[in-house]
Amino acid sequence: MRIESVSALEVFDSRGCPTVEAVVRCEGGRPCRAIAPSGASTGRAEAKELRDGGRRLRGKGVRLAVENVRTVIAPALIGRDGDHQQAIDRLMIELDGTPDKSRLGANAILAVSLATAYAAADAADRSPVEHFSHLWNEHARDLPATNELSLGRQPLFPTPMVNMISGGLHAGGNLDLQDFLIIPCGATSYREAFDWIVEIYWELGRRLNDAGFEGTLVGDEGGYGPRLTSNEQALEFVVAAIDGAGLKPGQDVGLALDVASSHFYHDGGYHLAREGRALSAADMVDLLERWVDRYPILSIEDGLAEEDWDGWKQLTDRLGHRVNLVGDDLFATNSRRLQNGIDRGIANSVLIKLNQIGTLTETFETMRLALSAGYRPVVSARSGETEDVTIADLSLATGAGQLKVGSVARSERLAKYNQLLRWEDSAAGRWPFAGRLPFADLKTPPA
Ligand code: 2PG
Ligand code: MG
Repeated sequence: MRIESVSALEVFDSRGCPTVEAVVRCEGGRPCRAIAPSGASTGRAEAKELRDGGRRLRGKGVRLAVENVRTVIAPALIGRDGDHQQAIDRLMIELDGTPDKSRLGANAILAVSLATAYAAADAADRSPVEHFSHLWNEHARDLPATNELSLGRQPLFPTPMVNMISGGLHAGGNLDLQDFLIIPCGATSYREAFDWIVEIYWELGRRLNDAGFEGTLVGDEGGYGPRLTSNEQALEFVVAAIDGAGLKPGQDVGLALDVASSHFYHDGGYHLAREGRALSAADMVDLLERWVDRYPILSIEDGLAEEDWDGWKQLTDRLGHRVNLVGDDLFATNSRRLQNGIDRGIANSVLIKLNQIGTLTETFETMRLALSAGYRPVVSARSGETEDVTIADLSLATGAGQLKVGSVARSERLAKYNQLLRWEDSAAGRWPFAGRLPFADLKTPPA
């Protein structure tokens, strides 16, 4: 499966921001494309996107990254075996030579890494799910099986974690917390889960409108962006919408939060601007515990800031047996940071964003480490996305169990959800739906 051509071009993401599309073709196959996504609430430990600087497009152009694909990466990759994903990724890491991929750009490297996987799949006449499973198995072969449906052992339709209300950097600071999400854990299939989500989303929009809030204006990920009076009010609205849609909060549908607290943490305090108060780490843990007592919350992401490891330890000791505690900015999909968390007993889940680390191989390594330590992976989109559907294919193929893409509005989000609907349609019962599995160990499962 010799790589015959590697190229790239500048395209645009869901915020109109330039990004890198790579095009790779293997012998006997068609040209295959992949596009790098881009975050707004980025963690400090993430691999770095290369942007041009200067005046054009406020410095955000990616012509240098595209040039790096054409002049540095392409000559090194052409002639190599596209099925040897690990070797291809290692070669790009070496060519870059920096710890954060800042020389060639994580946007350039990731786009090529993913396009190579699609090109190899095409040349081998494998579906993307078959090919990602084949690559994942090289990493996950010896994962311990805890039960028949254990995560990471076989393809699973992921339980979606879906944004209903957006705040923080994704919606102009209307609320301090970034995402108020729902998890349709009680559904019996991915399609049923999706029907429920849409019913709840529409119900929520109507209720926000009726209450005089903006029930049609949406944030970067398609969740509503109402200017509510407090953060907790968002939780109340979402629970009422689940109920109003005829579903049982907690039993059919749980809640999740992405607090994204690194972005309101400064000078040792958590500054809730919407509520005009600043909290210590201990106060934040108390607040989150109160919400877990009061609302059917299954998962909390970045409840504390990326460098507040001591606060994270308190949070994990207090809530780690009751909810999934997901490290996003904290771990940045980086196996060294995740290992540190595992060693210190911090968090029990990890957000998986391919562009935080920059290659498919390193992403798989982090997922493998997570699963072998009993941490649950949540495959995630970025707030800046495109029509690229890699995370849908990858979350299914690896059996990660959870997928976080944003809401059910904006087609860069629906592209991923629809891809899974297509797989479900064609798979005809071949792969199970994860449902409650990623939450099975929690001490207070939904009533
Ligand atoms: C997050 C992501 C996606 P961003 O914080 O989890 O919601 O946001 O891509 O802006 O980092
Ligand atoms: Mg996050």
